[in-house]
Amino acid sequence: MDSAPVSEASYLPDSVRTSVKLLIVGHFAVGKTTFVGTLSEIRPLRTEERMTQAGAVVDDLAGVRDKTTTTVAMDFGRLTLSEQLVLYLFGTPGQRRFKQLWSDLARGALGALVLVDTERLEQSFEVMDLLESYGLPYAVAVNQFDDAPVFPEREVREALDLLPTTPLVICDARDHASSAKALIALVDHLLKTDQESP
Ligand SMILES: Nc1nc2c(ncn2[C@@H]2O[C@H](COP(=O)(O)OP(=O)(O)O)[C@@H](O)[C@H]2O)c(=O)[nH]1
Ligand SMILES: [Mg+2]
Repeated sequence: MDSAPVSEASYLPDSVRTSVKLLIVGHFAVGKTTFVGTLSEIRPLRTEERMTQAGAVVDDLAGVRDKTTTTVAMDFGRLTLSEQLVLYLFGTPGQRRFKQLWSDLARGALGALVLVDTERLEQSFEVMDLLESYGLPYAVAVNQFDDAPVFPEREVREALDLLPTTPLVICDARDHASSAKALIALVDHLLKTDQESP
C-alpha cells in the first residue's frame, strides 16, 4: 500500500471559481501519460497495463520506442493555473479501438492539446479528425523526441494541414515549464475562440 501523506496541493483553495476540462490527445506512445504526469499537482490517476503480444495485433507498434505499458482507459491530472482557475487534464488514448470512449470524455471538454511526434506525423490525422467531428477547438504541440527529425514550423503546419489560427508549439513532455507553456498556448487559444464566437 502506498501511504504517502496527502500534500496540501491535493486540496483546492476556496478561491477557485472556474474549472476547465481539457483533453490531452494523440496517437499511441506520443507522450500523453508523460505529459499529464509532468503537469499534475496531484498524483495522476493512470490506467496503465503491461502491453501484451495480444495487443500487438490491434495496436500499431511501428516506430514506437521502448514502451512496455499502455494506457487502457485514460490519464487524469489536475493543474491549478491561478487562484481562480483549475484545469482538469484527461489524457485520452488515441488507439482506434478507444473511439467509443471519446464520446464520454469529450463531453464538457473545452478543448484539446494534440501531441504529435515528427517521426509519425501522419498518425495524428485520425485524432484531429475526431476532434473536428466533436467540434472541439485544439492546439498542437510537437513532443520533440531526441531521435526524431526537427522540421521548421511551416513544414509541420503544412504536413498536418493546420489552419493559420491553430497554435503550434514545441514541447518536451518530461519538462514542467515546457509542458505548461504548451497548455497555456491552448488556454489562450480557447479564450480567443470564445471571445470571437457570437
Ligand atoms: N525522449 C523523450 N521520451 C519521451 C518524451 N515523452 C515521452 N517519452 C517516452 O516515450 C514513451 C511513451 O510515452 P507515454 O507517455 O507512455 O505515451 P502515451 O502512449 O501517449 O501515453 C515513454 O517511454 C516515455 O518515457 C519526450 O519528450 N522525450
Ligand atoms: Mg498513455
